[in-house]
Amino acid sequence: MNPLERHEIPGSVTAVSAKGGLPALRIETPDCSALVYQHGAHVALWGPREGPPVLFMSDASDFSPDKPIRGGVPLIYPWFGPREGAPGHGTARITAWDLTESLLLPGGDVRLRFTLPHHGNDASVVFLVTLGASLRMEFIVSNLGSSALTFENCFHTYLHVADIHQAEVRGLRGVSYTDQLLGERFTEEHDAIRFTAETDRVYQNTTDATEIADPVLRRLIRIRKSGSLSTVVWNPWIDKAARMPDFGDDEYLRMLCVESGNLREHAVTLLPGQTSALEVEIDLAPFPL
Ligand code: TA6
Repeated sequence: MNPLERHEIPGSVTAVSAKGGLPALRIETPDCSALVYQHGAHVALWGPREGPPVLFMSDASDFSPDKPIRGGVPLIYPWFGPREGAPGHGTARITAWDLTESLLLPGGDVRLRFTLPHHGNDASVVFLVTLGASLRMEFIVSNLGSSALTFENCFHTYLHVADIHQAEVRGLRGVSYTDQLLGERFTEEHDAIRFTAETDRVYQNTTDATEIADPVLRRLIRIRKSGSLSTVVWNPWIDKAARMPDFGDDEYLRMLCVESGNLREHAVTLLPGQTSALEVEIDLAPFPL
């Protein structure tokens, strides 16, 4: 029995047994096709019904209950990065979330609501995803306890590009960032970030929208965010790609991550009764001539 079956909407939302036999929902709307796993409440595929996907998914990704999915939008909570004796990037992305609602909205978009099962602290964690011509995601945390709650959160979004050598990430000029490889802080000097080596940067104190220019596919992937002060830009490049068992050696050529969240000095602290919302909206625009 697929636990998601009761949320099916004929013609729009279908419960499927996806890769690894994991329960998922296949979504078809007038403007998009998508696939969302219960595991990690993970948006694994989203994009126009025709043409190349917008989200990247590794052909070598694991699809098992104890491993993160390598691609799409991993939900990072309650910490970002490695932690001694604990799963990297937190536990949310390797947890089966509860699907509590599926809605067909006027105009044909589909909205799904997931809640994170009790995970050891007094917080309510809700993930809302609206799928249509844009991908709209909301990560809502409420402190239900009697003491302050501090956490990091991030949409670790993998995006598909035709050729990393020609792709650009725009919108971060003037923003301070930590180069994770060098451990040093810099200020972004360029309108357009281009990739020529492993790139792993945490841009801080930025609410800026970004866009990924893909001259080969002649499209812009636009990312707008709210409730987020951190943007991470990552491409593993050759050596790190070769070290990742769930990532093809040459897949770095066809992806990059632009991640939106609140990390490090921008970790979120909620007093009892407070709520935070991290929101991202991704859509496509034509490549300007
Ligand atoms: O997105 C930046 C980053 O922290 C990189 O350092 C790299 O480790 C990436 O996340 C992927 O992490 P993962 O745990 O999914 O392999």
